[in-house]
Amino acid sequence: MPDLSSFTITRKWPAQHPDRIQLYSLPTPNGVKVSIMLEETGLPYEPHLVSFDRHDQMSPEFLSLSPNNKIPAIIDPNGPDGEPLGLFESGAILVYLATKSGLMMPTDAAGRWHTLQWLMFQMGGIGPMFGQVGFFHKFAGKDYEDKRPRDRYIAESKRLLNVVEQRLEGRAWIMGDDYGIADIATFPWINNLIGFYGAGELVGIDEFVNVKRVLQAFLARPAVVRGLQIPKRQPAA
Ligand SMILES: N[C@@H](CCC(=O)N[C@@H](CS)C(=O)NCC(=O)O)C(=O)O
Repeated sequence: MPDLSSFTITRKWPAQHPDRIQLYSLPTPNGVKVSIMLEETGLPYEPHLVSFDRHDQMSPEFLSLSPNNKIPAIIDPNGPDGEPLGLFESGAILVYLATKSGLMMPTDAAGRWHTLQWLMFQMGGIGPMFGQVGFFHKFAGKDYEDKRPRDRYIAESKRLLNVVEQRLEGRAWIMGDDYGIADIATFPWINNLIGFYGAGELVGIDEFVNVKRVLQAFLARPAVVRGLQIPKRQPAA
């Protein structure tokens, strides 16, 4: 059985199954990327809830694995050379799990580079910009009188949605026929923008027919349905 005791995080979140990938997360748009990926690939894993209500993400145990105080993070007990590997940053984790499983990423070199390109586009554009829409439209920033910051992030989000819309013209998924990590990174954020953030009308989501079509296909996948609820927000009693 692998020994994860050198990872301080396991003192706060003990591993019941140290032979499985340990996931430290919360079902937010960045968190569910990894739970969906794990559900899609079938890699065995053990989820642990990192509660923002309890400020778990600021605890020394969590920071020992994820120094940027953000979920998601993982430990793979069976990493490169059979040694345990800890990782934070959802994009890096998706690439790692795709490489480990040989799933959710094209096998040809050009396809792999293009997948990374769309993944970086999500990580650097969609995630940060949509997140700001959340702040200025749903959270503390909604009370600011000056609406220019909100409007700036709405405009930028519309622009980014249009990039995705054009990419999806004539394609089933971002990479064409094959679903993979570019979709797993992108669609939780689009779902969150129009669902939890309630910003669908603000960004004019109805204009983006390809985006809506592919979002529906994404949300219909059984692994996505499961992954969106993992880890459960309330720990089992
Ligand atoms: N670039 C990071 C962003 C992760 C991120 O922003 N996570 C948010 C939840 S969606 C978080 O942990 N926030 C906690 C905090 O800021 O204290 C990634 O993709 O993993």
